[in-house]
Amino acid sequence: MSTPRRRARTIHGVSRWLRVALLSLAGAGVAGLFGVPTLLAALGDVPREARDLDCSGLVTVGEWYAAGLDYGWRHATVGPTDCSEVFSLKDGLPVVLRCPEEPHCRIVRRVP
Ligand SMILES: [Ca+2]
Repeated sequence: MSTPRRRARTIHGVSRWLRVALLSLAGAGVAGLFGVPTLLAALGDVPREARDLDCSGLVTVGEWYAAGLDYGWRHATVGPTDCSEVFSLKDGLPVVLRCPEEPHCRIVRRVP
């Protein structure tokens, strides 16, 4: 027969494990929410320095994610043949040309 004190200790122990489990689930959810897209963007084909999609000279966080998730990298299909291009994975059309000579960054079309 359980005493009120033992029952209270059991309830306290269960609630502690319940809190740990809920916090662990929340932590896994946050890690999945941000970690998986970040990992996928980091594994994208577009090199870090070529992720400047508006040729501003800076790679914003949004450009970094977009270039890693929605764009690819290949030899240029338009313009000088010694250039490489960032292209949309949705339609295959080039977005930005990266060339060894000036201008190094050339916008083919604006990204939304
Ligand atoms: Ca930029």
